[in-house]
Amino acid sequence: MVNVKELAKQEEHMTGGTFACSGCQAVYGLRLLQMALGKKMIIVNSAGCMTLTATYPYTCYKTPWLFNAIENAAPTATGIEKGLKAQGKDDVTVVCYAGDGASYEIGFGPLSGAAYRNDNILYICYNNFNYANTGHQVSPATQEFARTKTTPIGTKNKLGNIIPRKNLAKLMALHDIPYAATASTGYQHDFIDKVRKASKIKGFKFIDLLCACEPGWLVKTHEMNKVSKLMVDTGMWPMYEIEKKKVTINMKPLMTPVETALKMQGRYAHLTPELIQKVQKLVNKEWEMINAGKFWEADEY
Ligand SMILES: Cc1ncc(C[n+]2csc(CCOP(=O)(O)OP(=O)(O)O)c2C)c(N)n1
Ligand code: SF4
Ligand SMILES: [Mg+2]
Repeated sequence: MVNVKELAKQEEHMTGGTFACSGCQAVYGLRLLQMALGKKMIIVNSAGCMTLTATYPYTCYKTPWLFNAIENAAPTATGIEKGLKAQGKDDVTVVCYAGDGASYEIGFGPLSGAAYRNDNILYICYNNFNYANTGHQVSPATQEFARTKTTPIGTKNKLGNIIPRKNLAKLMALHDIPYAATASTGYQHDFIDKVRKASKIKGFKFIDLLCACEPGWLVKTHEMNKVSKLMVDTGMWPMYEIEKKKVTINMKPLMTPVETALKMQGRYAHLTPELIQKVQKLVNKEWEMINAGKFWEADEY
């Protein structure tokens, strides 16, 4: 596990001040990424909230940052990776940092293509479970019963989003890539360890990183990191690594009642005690399956 003292001594590669919301966990994820890899990386970003952290002439990064259209992060990174290879440079990690809307939906085809070719990229989906930058619309990463701008609570709809979320880490692992994992900004050391491990592997690597979003989740600024940790502790965000389809559950959740995490998020404020119990049952069932060695069959909340 990463050494805290060693991290504290490291030079920071991000400057203070961005246009993102205070407490934004996706920005925190970028800071952790810089702590993990230092200067030897090039970040490719797709259109979304993070684009606003480096909008000409402003930037908070000391490392190269390239922004491209929402669907193009993966192929752009492939081009950079091939260019570096042609120059004989093999000590730079090419990282995609793309949102859930970009990765789970709009850019899924090109992402799948890069994984199919096993291009030498570390692809991190910063997953805030919504299309945040355009006003918090539902995305295929949004969990069941969460309220979004396009699944609002009204006189007819009392449930919010009614479609269970897609599981991109599993889908990417099925491309037979060398490394796919889930992580959360609530468990910083775990994320740094996974980034460092992935960067040493040749081929396509994928990490789905849970990042709380203040206006999307309707969470208090000072609770953003706490809620990112609680999503793991409740079992709502399983933490695992899949190496060539071999699964390792790398963190057993405490199974804190889901209500603890749900109550902190305004996007779940409409949930009745019965619906909260329904979520608890879904999460319990998922973990029963995982603990019984049926990871691939388990339906995720
Ligand atoms: C092809 C295309 N469709 C829609 C948009 C509009 N758009 C810009 S940012 C954005 C939100 C992206 O959501 P996500 O990838 O989850 O990143 P987040 O905003 O949450 O950071 C959208 C839909 C676009 N730029 N290009
Ligand atoms: S809307 Fe969400 S993802 Fe976007 S900057 Fe704010 S907290 Fe971060
Ligand atoms: Mg998003």
